[in-house]
Amino acid sequence: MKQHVIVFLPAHNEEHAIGEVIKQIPRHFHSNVRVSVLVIDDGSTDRTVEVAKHYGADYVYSFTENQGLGAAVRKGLSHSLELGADIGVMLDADNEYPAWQLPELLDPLLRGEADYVMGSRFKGTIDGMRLHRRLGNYCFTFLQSLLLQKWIYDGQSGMRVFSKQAMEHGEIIHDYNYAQVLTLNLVRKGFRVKEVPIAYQVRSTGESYIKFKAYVTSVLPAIMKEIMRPVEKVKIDENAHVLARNPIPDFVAEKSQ
Ligand SMILES: Nc1nc2c(ncn2[C@@H]2O[C@H](COP(=O)(O)OP(=O)(O)OP(=O)(O)O)[C@@H](O)[C@H]2O)c(=O)[nH]1
Ligand SMILES: [Mg+2]
Repeated sequence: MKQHVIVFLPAHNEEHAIGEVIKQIPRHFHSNVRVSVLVIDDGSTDRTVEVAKHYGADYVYSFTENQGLGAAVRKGLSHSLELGADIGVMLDADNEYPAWQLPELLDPLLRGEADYVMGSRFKGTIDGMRLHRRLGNYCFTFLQSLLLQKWIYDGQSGMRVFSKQAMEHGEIIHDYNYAQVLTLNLVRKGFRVKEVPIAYQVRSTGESYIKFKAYVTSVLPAIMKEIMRPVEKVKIDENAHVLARNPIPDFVAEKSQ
């Protein structure tokens, strides 16, 4: 069965980075996988949309006003479904994440081994992350591990893959961010999570979205709210995206395009 993968990029004023990201997204690495690119423009005031289209974005959804990363990812999930995605991929538009590793991240879904895959920087390689950011990542990831009673390495990754059911059922309860609350929501609903090592390189253009104070004052209460509220387990179709259980001969990562 052919799988339509939609890679969506939440983007706010990323005119200097988004072109390179789109260029590096592998499109043709398996005959039964079709890849499209969707940009969720979070009220950008620069040339983000123009550049994205120039570099081959298939779809663009624009918020007229800036809404926040949580809202942008929520829209990415729902709009990918509306566009007919079987599998959704969230990828930051700031060119910090290795778009070329997309096949490796899809692999667990295509083998029926996971429903939600996170690219893990701490299992892979990290270039240029400052110490305070690193410590912040450790703390928030440790908190998630405690709450989930499941060991994870990188709870704040900007590169993730979702099964169709994960896209349908994943809830993001605040507009500011999605990273922790979405994982807590999906895992509590019974979705199988897997981390795949990725190579990460800190951004060289644009501005970081994460501000320490805003992060602590909005993310921590949202984590508590998410973990306290009841969620229903989902009956998961574990083979929804299976291409093959055995190694796939033509499933070769395009390391560069
Ligand atoms: N700055 C900003 N970025 C947003 C917003 N909405 C969506 N984004 C996108 O969210 C993604 C992640 O933003 P980053 O600034 O890289 O945040 P981060 O990766 O958590 O922080 P860094 O580790 O410093 O990069 C990027 O693709 C942004 O373009 C917003 O309102 N402001
Ligand atoms: Mg980033």
